[in-house]
Amino acid sequence: MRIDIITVLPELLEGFVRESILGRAQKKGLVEIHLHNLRDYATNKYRRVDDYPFGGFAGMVMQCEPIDRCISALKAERDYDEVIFTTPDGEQFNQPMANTLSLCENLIILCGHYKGIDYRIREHLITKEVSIGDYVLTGGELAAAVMTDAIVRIVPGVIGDEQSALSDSFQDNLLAAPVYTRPADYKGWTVPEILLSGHEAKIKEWELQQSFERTKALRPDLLKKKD
Ligand code: 6GU
Repeated sequence: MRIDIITVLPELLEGFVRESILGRAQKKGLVEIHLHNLRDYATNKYRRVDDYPFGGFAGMVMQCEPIDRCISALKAERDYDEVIFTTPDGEQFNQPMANTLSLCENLIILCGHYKGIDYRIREHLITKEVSIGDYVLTGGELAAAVMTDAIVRIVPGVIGDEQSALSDSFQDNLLAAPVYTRPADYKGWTVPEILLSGHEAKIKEWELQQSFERTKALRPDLLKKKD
């Protein structure tokens, strides 16, 4: 899978995409993440990519031309499954959306900034508008990072233990059960007895019961979504 991220702040995402699980996934050849500086596609000598809005509103608006040039250059090289725009008024990002997007071959994520982008880009080039929650960020970069992380980690082979991505919180609308490691007794804080029993079936049952109880207590809304 390949993800192309278009941004005015590539430095902000540089470390993120090269490190940790994303970095390893790329070294293993499972994913490619490319950052594109939108200013490289400006045609003026000041590398400006925004301008004042028509109508005399406050703030600045990202112009059509650099975005169109960048997306066109990418599309000339390969077909894209989606051209995503990160924006607070987009569809809410969630685990099912991450699952669907992780099956894509090529994705473009355009990071929103300033007051917004010229609406014609959204009408003509964007295929999916996504928000990561009901709050406003200064730019779409953190949203793009959140989405990229959630999408890439479930690409087969990215997480060593194939099981662990499937038993995550939200993967089946249940919160994950608590986990523990050695020592079994730390300062008198003990691990549930059942986990030390070696009884696999009973441990599975305990885990599921814990998941249900935690979901009922903390996120009852998720149980309504569950079939
Ligand atoms: Cl995708 N962008 C911005 N700027 N703010 C947000 C967001 C996106 N999702 C939630 N808040």
